[in-house]
Amino acid sequence: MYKEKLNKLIDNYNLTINKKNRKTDFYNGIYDRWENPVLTRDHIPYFWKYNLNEEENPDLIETLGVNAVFNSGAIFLNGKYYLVARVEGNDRKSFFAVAESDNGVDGFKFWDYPVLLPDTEKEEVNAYDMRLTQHEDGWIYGVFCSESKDTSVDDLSAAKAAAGIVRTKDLKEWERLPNLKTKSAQQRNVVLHPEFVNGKYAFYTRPQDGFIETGSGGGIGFALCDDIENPEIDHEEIINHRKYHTITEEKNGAGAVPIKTDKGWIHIAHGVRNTAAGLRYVLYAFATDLAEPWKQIAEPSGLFLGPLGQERVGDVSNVVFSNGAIVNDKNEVFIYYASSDTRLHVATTTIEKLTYYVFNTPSDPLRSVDCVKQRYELIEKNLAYLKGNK
Ligand code: M1P
Repeated sequence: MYKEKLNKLIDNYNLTINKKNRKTDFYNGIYDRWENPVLTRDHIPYFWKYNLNEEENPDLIETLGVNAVFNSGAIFLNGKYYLVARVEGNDRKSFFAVAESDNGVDGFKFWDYPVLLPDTEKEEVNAYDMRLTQHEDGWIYGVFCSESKDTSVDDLSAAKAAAGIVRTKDLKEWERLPNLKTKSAQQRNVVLHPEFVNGKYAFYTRPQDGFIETGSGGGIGFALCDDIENPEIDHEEIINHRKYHTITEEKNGAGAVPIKTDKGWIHIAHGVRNTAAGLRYVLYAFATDLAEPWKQIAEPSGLFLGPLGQERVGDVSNVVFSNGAIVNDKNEVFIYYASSDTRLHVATTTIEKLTYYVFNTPSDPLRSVDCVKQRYELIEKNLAYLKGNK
């Protein structure tokens, strides 16, 4: 009986991690969507969840379950695709775990142990959403949300978010640096730029007044930092603003580490708007100048990728969120995005297609009537073109 159960667990696990993926029929020319999520809670090794000792656990009962695997940092190293995923235990605590694949679209397998971060921030209760930056200083940095209880108010669920920072050379040994100090009350979705800017480390920030609400400010900020070992920023300049009646009206935040192209840095961020059914999170893109990355040079209108089909449902429904993308040695782009805080997917494209989309999609004129005019222009041009080609 025990043997049968164990064999079934092992078979299911092997089926999950060996499942081949394929592109769906979805088409927009910008990217391909893939049928199966690349990571789910079923990808978690059985030996993380069960006491496998037959004498101690003869009925093979799960005692340390995992609820979800989602928002993941991503990096391409020595020809392999690595994800540092957010794993959420049944106990609601998130932690990080490295999964590796040979092709970036399937076969992701977690290493035997999750990441045990140095325990230097004693107030920290939860840690999640790591962005992995391969920095030109030679380190791989992981910047993540370090969450602690807000004891300044009489509210059991009040929390504080700050940017935690670790660094590594191999994703195995992690050195913890102090949390980033900023003038804003809280920070989440902080991303380290991969190059020095004016000789300094540069961060994309998301200043916020409260844990959930960004408050009056918000927007994606840009800030310089002199010393990464004592990270502190004085001034955050908002470089990508929230706007009324757009997909960023409620809040927005930096996502993957920006992708360097000949025309500029391409950012895949997330925008949030409110609806009668709650918050809706989508991905959007914008570009900043190569030499002066705080200057926005293109902002395609609307969403780049939104939740579709089964992606729309999960622990926090109607959400897509990305904190990792990979550009491989063939200039292919892998955008890892989670759906509804439950599982992780991939969308694939190329630098060429992404650049075309970002620099040829018109900006949002912000009023319906102007949006219709924008569409008229396209229709007129297309109809004339189609007539000429008959
Ligand atoms: O639940 C959706 C997302 O909410 C937060 O993102 P933001 O700070 O932009 O609201 C994060 O907790 C993120 O992990 C989560 O996916």
